[in-house]
Amino acid sequence: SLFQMSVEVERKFLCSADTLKTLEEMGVCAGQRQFHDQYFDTPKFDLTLRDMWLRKRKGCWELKCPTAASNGTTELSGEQSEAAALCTRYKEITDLAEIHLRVKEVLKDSCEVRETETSSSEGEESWLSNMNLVCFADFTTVRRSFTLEEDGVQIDLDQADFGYHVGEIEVLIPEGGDVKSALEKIRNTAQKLGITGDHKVEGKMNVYLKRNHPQHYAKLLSAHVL
Ligand code: V4E
Repeated sequence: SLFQMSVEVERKFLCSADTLKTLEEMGVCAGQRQFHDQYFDTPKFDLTLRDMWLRKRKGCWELKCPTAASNGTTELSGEQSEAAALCTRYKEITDLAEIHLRVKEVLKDSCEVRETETSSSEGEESWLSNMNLVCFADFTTVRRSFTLEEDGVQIDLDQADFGYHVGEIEVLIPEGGDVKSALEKIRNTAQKLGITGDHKVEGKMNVYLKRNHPQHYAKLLSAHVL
């Protein structure tokens, strides 16, 4: 279709003082910004239990959806599989009409969606209530971004207002784009920054849910979403 869709390949890391020093030496700080995120789901968590994350940030909507597990990652070498295991890959949908379609498609099975006139002029608030969507998480992040000479690699250092710090190395590719080379860039960058560890690092949402919605968090763990 005509809407833009990209895939975000991302590795989270815990940023030590050494990593920060290396980053400041080799990267260009592209500035610092602050944003407030609000995440939405049904009271039964129909979206997040399917690993779908509906968010409003700075007035813009975004839906992150899983990519097919094998997309672009068949026939990986040993090293590449190890790199892939440390990364997440999500489709990012920013077109609001497409977001509405995807959400409706998922929620129609839960029988709770009210019959709606989507062309109603009541706007976004009515869409949310028709879809039975409520805000389950909101927090503010201060983000420092760095760009490296490595093509298309961005590094973000996030500080969430509930007291969690996390770094992210990310590469955006078009849907169906070269996942292997994205993983390779992330691996090279991690190596240059001296990032070690062979486990996935928790994101902001993990920590937020653990603290604020422990039962939901437990459900997502058993559904292997987190
Ligand atoms: C995909 C996802 C969530 C939505 C938030 O995504 P994330 O990239 O972690 O947040 P953020 O603020 O960095 O967004 P950006 O600015 O890059 O668009 S919340 C949980 N998940 C799933 C998930 C997972 N299963 N494992 C890890 C390590 N991260 C996220």
